[in-house]
Amino acid sequence: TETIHLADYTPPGWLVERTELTFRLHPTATRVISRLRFRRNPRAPEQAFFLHGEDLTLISARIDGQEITPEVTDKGLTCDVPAGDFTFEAEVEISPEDNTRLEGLYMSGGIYCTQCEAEGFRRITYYPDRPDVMAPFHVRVESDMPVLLSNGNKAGEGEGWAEWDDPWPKPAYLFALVAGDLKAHPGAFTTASGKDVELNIWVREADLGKCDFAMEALIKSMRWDEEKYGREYDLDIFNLVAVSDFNMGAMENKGLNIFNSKLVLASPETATDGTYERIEAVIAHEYFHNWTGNRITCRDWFQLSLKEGLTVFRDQQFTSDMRSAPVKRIEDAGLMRSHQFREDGGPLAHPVRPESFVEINNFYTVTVYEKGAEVIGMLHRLVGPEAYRKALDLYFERHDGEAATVEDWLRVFEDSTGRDLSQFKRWYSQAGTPRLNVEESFKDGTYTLTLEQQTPPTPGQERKLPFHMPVAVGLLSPNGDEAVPTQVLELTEPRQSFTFEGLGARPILSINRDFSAPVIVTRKTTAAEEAFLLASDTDPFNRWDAGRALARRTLQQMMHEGSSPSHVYLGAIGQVLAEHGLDPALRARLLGLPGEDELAADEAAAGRAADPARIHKARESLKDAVARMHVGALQRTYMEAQTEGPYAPDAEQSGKRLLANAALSLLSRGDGGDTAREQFARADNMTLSLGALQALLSIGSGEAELAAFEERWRGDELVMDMWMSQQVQLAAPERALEVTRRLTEHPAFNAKNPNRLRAVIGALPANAAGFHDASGEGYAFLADWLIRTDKVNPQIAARLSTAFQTWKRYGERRQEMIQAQLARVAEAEGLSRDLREMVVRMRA
Ligand code: HT7
Ligand code: ZN
Repeated sequence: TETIHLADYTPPGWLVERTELTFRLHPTATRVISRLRFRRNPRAPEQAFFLHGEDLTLISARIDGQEITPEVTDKGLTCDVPAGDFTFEAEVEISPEDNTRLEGLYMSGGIYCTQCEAEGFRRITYYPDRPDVMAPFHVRVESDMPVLLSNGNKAGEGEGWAEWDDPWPKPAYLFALVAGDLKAHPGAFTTASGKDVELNIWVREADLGKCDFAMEALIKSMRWDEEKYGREYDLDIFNLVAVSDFNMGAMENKGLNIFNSKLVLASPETATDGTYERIEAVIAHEYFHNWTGNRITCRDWFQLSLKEGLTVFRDQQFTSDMRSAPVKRIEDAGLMRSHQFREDGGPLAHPVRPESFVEINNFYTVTVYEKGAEVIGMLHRLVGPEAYRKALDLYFERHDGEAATVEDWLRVFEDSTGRDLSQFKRWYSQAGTPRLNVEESFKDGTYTLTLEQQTPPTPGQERKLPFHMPVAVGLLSPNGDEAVPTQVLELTEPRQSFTFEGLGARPILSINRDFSAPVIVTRKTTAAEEAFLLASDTDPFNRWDAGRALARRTLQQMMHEGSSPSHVYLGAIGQVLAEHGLDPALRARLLGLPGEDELAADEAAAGRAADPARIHKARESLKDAVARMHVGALQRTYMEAQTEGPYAPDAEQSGKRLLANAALSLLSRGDGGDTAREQFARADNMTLSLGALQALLSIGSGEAELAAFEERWRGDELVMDMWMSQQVQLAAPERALEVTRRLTEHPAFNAKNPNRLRAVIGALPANAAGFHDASGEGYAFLADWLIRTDKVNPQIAARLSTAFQTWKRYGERRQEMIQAQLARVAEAEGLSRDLREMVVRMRA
């Protein structure tokens, strides 16, 4: 297999001035007729003419009208071409129905649809399938399907055909086509400059009642991008389609976004508050790509974070503005810690801008997306909001219509602020999570804070240079007042001291407020100090963080010293429960414990082999202790968190339900599940139904409710996904594998559908103690499914394989068993490039 290197980038030899495509749709024999106007790229070195193409049957090809016989391989096509401009035409045949990889043109429940990012267009026709080749597209679709869609504005339609014209030059990965028996949920938007835009959300007729929220989210996103970034929509029409079979969440194709149905369809009865929030964020994300991704795209796939990190940062800002900023920050930082730190600390670690890849699909990662967004968040914090906006204005002005690089991006900040960002740029090239060691001293009213940064080695990067990072700190007086309000310190050296003078007493440090840098702070603190910060910090993120630290401390003592749960922790939780004035969503977050996987990471960091069963037990008994000690307060909290009036998925109501469900889950440990059963019976929305079901499942109960739920929802695949994944995740460890196996035989399961695979197979590793059962059967089960899934959908198989990335955290026996399974996968016949690359990287 071939490794692609960033250092080998060469500009394309030919550019495309215009792309014309005709599709004659047929489930097994679609004809794609292309007419491409080529122009030699004056800025490219001499090279052979090459068009990408995979799994295509070439019917005929012509250059300037003359039939030719190109040389065709399994990767593409070459032929002799004229010295000047020329027109290349080809006709190919493809079979959408047999396309189970869901890349290129495929069928989902009778609907034709496409997914071209990253390299799917080459499965549709021969083309320079690279993001730095941008062209206006004109598309004709011929089919007897009632709805025929493609990118851009509608150019005409008739019986059995439609034509679409996209005037904005775009790379092939943003091409899209949809054809099917769809119905529109219509909407309208008028841009700030007065242009009317037709909006449509296309779904199956039965789902028409579940589109209101997505439409509202779209309209809010369009308005927000105008207000916050000065970016207007640029076509007459914006179409969004929901499909049931989709490898990821959604796709930002120009003027024709395609979504996984689970990120569009919502009704109070079928979607949880969490789903509503996610729908709002993803609709916004894809819409924001219209400027950050589409109008300005990436020169090559190494620059992926240029569009993804920036667009995630933008959707995070949007959600903060629409809902609660501190809660959103806790969610995002929580994701960084649980998922990105895991990736950054294991065999799959890579920089935000990777330097090589075998299969680009394997680099749509939490590092490229979420860490990429954190890097932009740091820039934002370093330069401030006004300078950030000025830099973005310059970015859009300078690079509109271009395929840009990370260098271009940083240069607009340098040019508009006069700052030198050469050290900052290391965030794009060095992988790994920096450790920030903290030393403190206090003398004669002067407090000295010494920070030392150190980043551990990652694959291919033994030694790291220091990063330039903003560290937001505040100092608290022992009485809880803020002695020094938040200041952003700029750390650039390996070791650097900062002093604060004129303090009356030794202050208590609140560091890395708001998660200002994506680092691990290593610092000797006491339980008393953590409890103080949990109770008194003015920074909500650090209150949450202190609560986590306190929970970890007691869990470690329970696991290794046989201690009973600490009174300091239990007392602090009591205080949180009694803080009636605090935002319920924040209170719910403060009550949560670190996950089992995060605790396993802590064990490994402390030089111990993680023991999943022991971690699970400690976590369960801590929950029991909280429930026992605070039964009265939990009951009061539960009552207080009840909502009134009709269901609304807004921040206020959903915060209350989050708190109610958190309290319920603890209360169930003391009342045998009575309150949960009662909630399940009266619930008129999925958040409360599922919350009750979760509470019951986690105490080993809920059989009757599971059956009732199945009876009611067996016809709704998205609801059944929740039903399945909750059973797997919350099964007692010794039952997890059996439950998972049984669900793979359930009529609602379908081994070709990514959502089903994620809901069942993908849920098992989330049951850490079950997956890591000492027998090793969980590992063998996953390996079997990887081999099987790889034949159907390599992208999904590769993604599911990441469950093995943490193998080094465990004891020798488990390590050997995981490695044995990875070896077995590696030897499987006909392994895809996707899964092979992952397995190679994860093997010892
Ligand atoms: N830009 C989109 C990425 C995406 C994707 C990538 C590979 C394979 C399938 C895919 N579907 C969507 C989504 C986004 O980040 O907005
Ligand atoms: Zn994106």
